[in-house]
Amino acid sequence: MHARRSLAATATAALLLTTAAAGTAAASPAPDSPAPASAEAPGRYLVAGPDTAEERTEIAATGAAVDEVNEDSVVVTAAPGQADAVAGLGHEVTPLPGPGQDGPGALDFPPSDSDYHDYAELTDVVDKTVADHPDIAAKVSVGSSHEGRDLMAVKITSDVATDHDRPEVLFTHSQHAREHLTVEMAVYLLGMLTDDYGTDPRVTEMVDTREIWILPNLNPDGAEHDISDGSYKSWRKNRQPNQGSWSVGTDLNRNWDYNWGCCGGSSSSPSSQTYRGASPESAPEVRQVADFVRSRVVGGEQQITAAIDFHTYGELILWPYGYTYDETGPGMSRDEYDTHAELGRLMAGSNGYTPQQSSDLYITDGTINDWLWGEQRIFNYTFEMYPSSHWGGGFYPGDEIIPRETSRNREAVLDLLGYADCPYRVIDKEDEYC
Ligand code: NO5
Ligand code: CA
Ligand code: ZN
Repeated sequence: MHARRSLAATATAALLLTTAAAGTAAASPAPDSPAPASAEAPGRYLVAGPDTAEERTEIAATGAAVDEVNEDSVVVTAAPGQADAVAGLGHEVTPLPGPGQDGPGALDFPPSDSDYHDYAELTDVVDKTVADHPDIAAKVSVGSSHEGRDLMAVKITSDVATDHDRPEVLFTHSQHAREHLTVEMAVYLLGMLTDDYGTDPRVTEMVDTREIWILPNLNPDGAEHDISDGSYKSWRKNRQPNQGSWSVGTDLNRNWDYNWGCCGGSSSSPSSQTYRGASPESAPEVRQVADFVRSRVVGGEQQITAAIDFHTYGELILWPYGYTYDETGPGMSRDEYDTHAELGRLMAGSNGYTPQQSSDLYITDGTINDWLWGEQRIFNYTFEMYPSSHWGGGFYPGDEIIPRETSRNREAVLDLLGYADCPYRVIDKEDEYC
């Protein structure tokens, strides 16, 4: 059916919500109000019609998250009211089947997806990696999540105990809770950069000449919540409560302190999938990772020169800016844009992703991508991993694809590391800039 949701269904949901809210004490008045009732749980919808970035930006402005972009349709995660609003824009909105279930009571990935690492298993991988390779890998903490989980980082370089004068490269993973494949990408990189050191010449050279930072999970609370009861929840945000609202969570990738909330690429409403938070860096995860990145400014110079932030899904390589459709402007010269684009295309040549400016999808603001460039001048990319569309499993592809879809990015990562000493080399302007 091509259901615009009926008014009756919406009214029922609202009634349930009022009841739940009334039953839970006189605390926090809730202007946007959704209490944690399952009737308001977000669903996934196919939206037929939109075929421009402007139309997609309009859809995102309803508070729905645009999860997939096709030629003349998108897939969104939306609360019922947001799905109504999208339909109100004149598009055809069809519910998609939800992610798989494994019955109640589970506290881990379902058995059929057991190769995915939950937070405890990820911690074991990190601890074992540094224990097995103490000369080249060290575990560092950059802080802790809202619920108190350690925000782990692994530094990889030869003679790891010393702060060398080597180009530093940053890999961040799992800002969005349900994008679990990105944690597997971190696990792959940890293995590649340690196990292949001394045997693979490219890996060996990069570990000897770069200082590599891997932050395998920026949103551990959200990721654990997403798998907490045996049926995937399609959770995106962190798990920080919001004052005056029943809605939980901030979209970490709208909370960074560059042009925060500037341009209609995020929402001020806590019930939105793309809620930007009360202020820039209001999410503890964002503030502490940003502090870590700022701590890499040594003698006035940012040591990190290149970065990838891993997401799913879409098979895309995105570069800044996301806040504007323009390629160049204040803070982005033609050469800077061309360097991003050329290196992006080069990496796409090995993994087969589609390379493009982030705003070709839809406008975003307050992203790590824009902040790393706009504030820190770090050449950087958002990778949207497998699959290319919801037919491939959306946010929840089966665990059998993990080896293929993580190793798929091996060359791209090695290329980024290779150019980290002078990204401008990719446009033959090494002499001018480096
Ligand atoms: C990202 C990118 C467009 C930066 C985002 O689907 S995603 O949420 N992973 N896409 O909107 O933050
Ligand atoms: Ca250094
Ligand atoms: Zn994401």
